[in-house]
Amino acid sequence: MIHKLTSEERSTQLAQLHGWQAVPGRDAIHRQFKFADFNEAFGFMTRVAIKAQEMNHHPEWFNVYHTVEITLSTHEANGLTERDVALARFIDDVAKSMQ
Ligand code: HBI
Repeated sequence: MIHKLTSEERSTQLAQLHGWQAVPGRDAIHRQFKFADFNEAFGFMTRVAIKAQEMNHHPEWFNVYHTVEITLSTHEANGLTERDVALARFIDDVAKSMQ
């Protein structure tokens, strides 16, 4: 079983990410992204999907037109783990490269 982040680990890790917020009532993190249009949003999602498949760690996400909302949590740990932080870091880098 993968190690769930302690509250101390979680605050240290969250401070190094961009715009990710704890989800109320759940051990998960969330961030919303806005792009120029649907094409940009879906391009972003495609890059994240390829990485997620490589990592075997998958986002919960929601897309309408140019908005993408992502929630990360590790289901098998029922909480936040280093896998979520690693994927969030990758996602932040992709979003930044598209600005
Ligand atoms: N994605 N977010 C997330 N959390 C998991 O626990 C997870 C996953 N993708 C694949 C996966 N686990 C598999 O290891 C198991 O469902 C077999």
